[in-house]
Amino acid sequence: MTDSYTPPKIWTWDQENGGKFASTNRPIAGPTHDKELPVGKHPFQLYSLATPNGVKVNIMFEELLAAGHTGAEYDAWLINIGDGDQFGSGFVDINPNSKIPALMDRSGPKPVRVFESAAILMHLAEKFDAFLGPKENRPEMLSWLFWQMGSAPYLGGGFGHFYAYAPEPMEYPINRFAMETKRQLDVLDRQLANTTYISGDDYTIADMAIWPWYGGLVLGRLYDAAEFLDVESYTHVMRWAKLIDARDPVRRGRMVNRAFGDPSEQLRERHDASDFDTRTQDKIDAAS
Ligand SMILES: N[C@@H](CCC(=O)N[C@@H](CS)C(=O)NCC(=O)O)C(=O)O
Repeated sequence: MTDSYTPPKIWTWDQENGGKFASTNRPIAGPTHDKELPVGKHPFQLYSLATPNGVKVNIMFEELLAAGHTGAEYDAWLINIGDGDQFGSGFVDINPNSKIPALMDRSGPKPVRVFESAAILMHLAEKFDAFLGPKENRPEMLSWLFWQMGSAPYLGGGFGHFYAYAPEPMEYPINRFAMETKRQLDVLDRQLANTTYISGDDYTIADMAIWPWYGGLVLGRLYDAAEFLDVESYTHVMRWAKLIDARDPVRRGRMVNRAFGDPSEQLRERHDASDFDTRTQDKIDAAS
């Protein structure tokens, strides 16, 4: 390495430090502007974007509805993190951490907020008693669910950031996080050599949490890094990724709150099951 850096005594915020999300990253919490959140007619109001963390919850809602839980109807509102919507006062009220996904559950006598994707998945799974797997396997399922919460930041905030978003490629952090990402893929691969789904024979919220990140990565949808990480060598992860990718609720979940990519796969807001047929962005663009 040629450039060396001596940290100052006290860190200060250099607003011009570059990188893809430099305009929204900041070292302070709290709202930057007043903005109420819209509220639709359904019991659940989801405020999100179709990043891997957002897709987890979209998949859960679509799976619940496909399994016949009609009480899981939801309105999904777009929070564009590139535009700073996560710092609006209404959003910060329901997630003080200013990150998607965030949920208002209005199905009970008093609306309750839920933030953090695993908390939302658990809340919905317990509410509908669905996708938890058998009771005796609950510790295993929870272990994988929380494995995801601790591991994915190394993939996203570590590897993805330095490989795809940093202002320039830097060998040390790319090496460090590529190594850790490959180690994590190997963890999953060894587990999936023995199980159909991540925690056993049942498809659960642990699969819904892990798939958008690690499934997306091996299917070549994240950071353009499939070749670099030699994802094809994780054959069991690949088998599992394709198995889940083939589910209809997963296909729909990937479309919800999507504001990038092919317009026919973008359903920027979802308020009704029919929206998948009538309100994708290609159709909205053609009509206007
Ligand atoms: N641990 C959180 C992570 C959520 C998260 O990092 N969301 C990102 C998008 S994938 C976000 O909203 N970023 C906006 C920001 O950091 O300002 C969860 O699982 O819900």
